[in-house]
Amino acid sequence: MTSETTDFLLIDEMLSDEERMVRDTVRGFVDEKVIPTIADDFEQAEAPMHLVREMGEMGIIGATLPQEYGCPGSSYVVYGLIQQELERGDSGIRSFNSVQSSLVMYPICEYGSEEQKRHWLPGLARGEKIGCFGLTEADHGSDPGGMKTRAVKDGASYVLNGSKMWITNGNVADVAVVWAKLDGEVRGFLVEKGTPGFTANLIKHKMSLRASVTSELVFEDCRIPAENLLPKSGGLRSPLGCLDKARYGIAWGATGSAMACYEASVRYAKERTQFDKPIGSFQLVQRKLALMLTEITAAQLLNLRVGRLKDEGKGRHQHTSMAKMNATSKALEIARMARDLHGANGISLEYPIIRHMNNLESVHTYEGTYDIHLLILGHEITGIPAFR
Ligand code: TGC
Ligand code: FAD
Repeated sequence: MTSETTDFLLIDEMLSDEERMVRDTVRGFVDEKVIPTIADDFEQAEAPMHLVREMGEMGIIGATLPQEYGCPGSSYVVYGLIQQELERGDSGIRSFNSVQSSLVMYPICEYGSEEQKRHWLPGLARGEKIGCFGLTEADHGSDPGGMKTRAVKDGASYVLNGSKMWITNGNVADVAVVWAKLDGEVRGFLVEKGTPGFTANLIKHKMSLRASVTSELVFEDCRIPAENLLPKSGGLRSPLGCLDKARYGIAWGATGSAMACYEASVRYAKERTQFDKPIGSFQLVQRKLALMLTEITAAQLLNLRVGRLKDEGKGRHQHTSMAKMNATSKALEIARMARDLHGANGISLEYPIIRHMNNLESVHTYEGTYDIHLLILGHEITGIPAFR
């Protein structure tokens, strides 16, 4: 048997017809619209924003959110499969989708007023509007509770001061979900593009996620209407609740990235000859491929189980941490093995490997670093928080 595909344990049989159909549709979209041009986008540091409307038309934005607000109302497993297939193309396109879906639409849906939901969700789902999520600050990444950004109530307005760093979609966003302290409590605010006192500065010189927009957001006496507060937000648990959804999608996404590296490696191992033989005939090369397929299969099963638990209402954020930590670290190891297996070609954008490998360095860090997720699990196991 040869296994160029990544469904070694027939996981397809564990999916419903609808789940397979969405997965195959997104796979076709990525093969046709993302993969042919993504290396150039990465090289030019251009995010393929023209694909956003198409994602909206396909009904793959805000996948788990309710149909009454123009969203697809799909399951968490469907959402995971969408992220897996998008990141098989590139982490940047998955980043766009997971920020828009889980970090912008979810908080509006979960913590927003009825008016905010009706105003924003349908346009965000169609890809006509774009959002970003500002939690991290230059001096507060793993420890967002230490944030310095402040909101002060002033008559019928809130006035925001502070800044956010490393914000995906920042420069292209119509609306920013911004987390700031109001009377000492973390609350969510909607800040619209063009509001006086709000600027977004593009972060350049990235060697990772080059096909994604990353920005600094600055708020200088930025006055927003009082009705732009997310009324049901309150405490750090509000942004962390959004992160749970996005981290879950990232676990699937990183697995998609690993699948792309593995598939390219199997092809390369069969085609590339050295010492008059395909390199795939050497035991050390076979070892790499066997390790890759084993870790991909384990991640697929873990992701699927966490998704099913979420769909049954039994998912816990500690489950998500395990899946995110496992998938991102294994995907990075797989990408590095694939890079090695491709020899010098492994550093060229002619092959997808170095792009995935560099992207995965960010994916390993954002939405909670590998070590932060280890500590979340350590807390779960011992009952003792070791963050500080
Ligand atoms: P701690 O005291 O542990 O928790 C504060 C409150 O939050 C609750 N909680 C959660 N609730 C829902 N979901 C979760 N995942 C939760 N984790 C914790 C917790 O129960 C508590 O509730 P309550 O009611 O008792 O107040 O908070 P801490 O300050 O000790 O920090 C804990 C820590 C380190 C785990 C947390 O702050 C953390 O997760 N840090 C990592 C930060 C992070 O992930 N940032 C991501 C920024 S967004 C991003 O990266 C987007 S990239 C997107 C892309 O392009 O794809
Ligand atoms: P730090 O927190 O300074 O961590 C540095 C090192 O210290 C890490 O190895 C970490 O594990 C370790 N460390 C920290 N605390 C502890 C501890 N208690 N115990 C042990 N080790 C510890 N943020 C947003 O809000 N919105 C976005 O859209 C967004 N998009 C991003 C896009 C990209 C491309 C990148 C790279 C980042 C993005 N981020 C975003 C920020 C991201 O969430 C943070 O980078 C991440 O949370 C880590 O924070 P930090 O970079 O400040 O690292």
